[in-house]
Amino acid sequence: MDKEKYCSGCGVKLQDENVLQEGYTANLDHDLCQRCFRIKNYGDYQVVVKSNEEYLTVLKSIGQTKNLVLYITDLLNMEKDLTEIRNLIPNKMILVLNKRDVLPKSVKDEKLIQYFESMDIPFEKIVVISTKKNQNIDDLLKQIKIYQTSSEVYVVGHTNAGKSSLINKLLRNYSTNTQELTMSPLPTTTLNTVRIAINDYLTLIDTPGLVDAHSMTNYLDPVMVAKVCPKKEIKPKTYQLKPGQSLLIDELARIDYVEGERNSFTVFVSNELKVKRISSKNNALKDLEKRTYEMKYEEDLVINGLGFIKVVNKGTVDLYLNHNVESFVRKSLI
Ligand SMILES: Nc1nc2c(ncn2[C@@H]2O[C@H](COP(=O)(O)OP(=O)(O)OP(=O)(O)O)[C@@H](O)[C@H]2O)c(=O)[nH]1
Ligand SMILES: [Mg+2]
Repeated sequence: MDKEKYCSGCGVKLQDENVLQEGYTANLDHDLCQRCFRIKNYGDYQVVVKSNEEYLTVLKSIGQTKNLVLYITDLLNMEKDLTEIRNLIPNKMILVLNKRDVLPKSVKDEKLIQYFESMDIPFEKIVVISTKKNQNIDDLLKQIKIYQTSSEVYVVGHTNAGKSSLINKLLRNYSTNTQELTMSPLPTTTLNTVRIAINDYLTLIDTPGLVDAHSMTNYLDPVMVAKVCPKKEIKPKTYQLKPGQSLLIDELARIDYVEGERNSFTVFVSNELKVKRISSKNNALKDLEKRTYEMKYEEDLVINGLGFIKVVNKGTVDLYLNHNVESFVRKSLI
């Protein structure tokens, strides 16, 4: 019987029998499945739906090892609860805050690190990086060397955090291995664990991400997904609002300032999205689901997959949003 072969881009088991199923390739001599081939060569993204059960099994099996884990999170779209993954696996863990390039340069890395340190979650270390801009990747490698317990290091996190991108960057910077993982702006690009040898002392193990069913990106067409994902440093837009005034974020969200003193709202979303101030009497986007928040001093209203709005003073805010998309309030990141 033939040896089983796995796609070098996403880890799926290759097969040449059913075009409609995962892992199809016309020729089993190829290293990539058809989906990865299309993503890499034509930017032709295809969404695959995955259940989180499989990922939880992957995480549990990581927990059976003593290996170091890199937990990657996206600074603009970080999850509400960083303890969820942390609590599932007891391994030594480095928190890697990725996509630093999309936050304003004026924000100090040290301030971001302090924000996460104050959560008191047991991480060996917190590192801020930008895979895209190749920032602090050397420092991350240094920290990996300090905390690794064997040559194997796992890379986990939510889907789209940039896990495969980071491994590709480490490969390019420090390795002669020419393998390249598949990356894409859509969720669930990596389908299975993939082992990548950087050198004799370090093998990174990529994993599919934990899927966020409540991210806005799941409910947008690919063109809009591309608009919502910032490609450049975000230019925050600040509005001084009084009750009775509202903000529209493109066609995606509406924020009404309902009650409180004069207040400052700073919107951190992709520069490609239009933000508009209107009177609350205008009914635009009011067909979306309404949620009411009592904001306290210096808090962010976070919209999963879109970004966040920093509100300085306390006040009542109504948010209108697709009913599938998660929103929550946290202490201001910036
Ligand atoms: N701006 C910016 N974008 C990044 C950075 N790192 C990754 N990305 C983008 O984030 C998206 C997701 O990257 P992937 O590497 O596919 O993410 P992943 O965590 O492997 O995702 P799954 O395999 O779906 O779990 C891609 O569009 C990347 O180009 C970064 O440092 N800055
Ligand atoms: Mg991936």
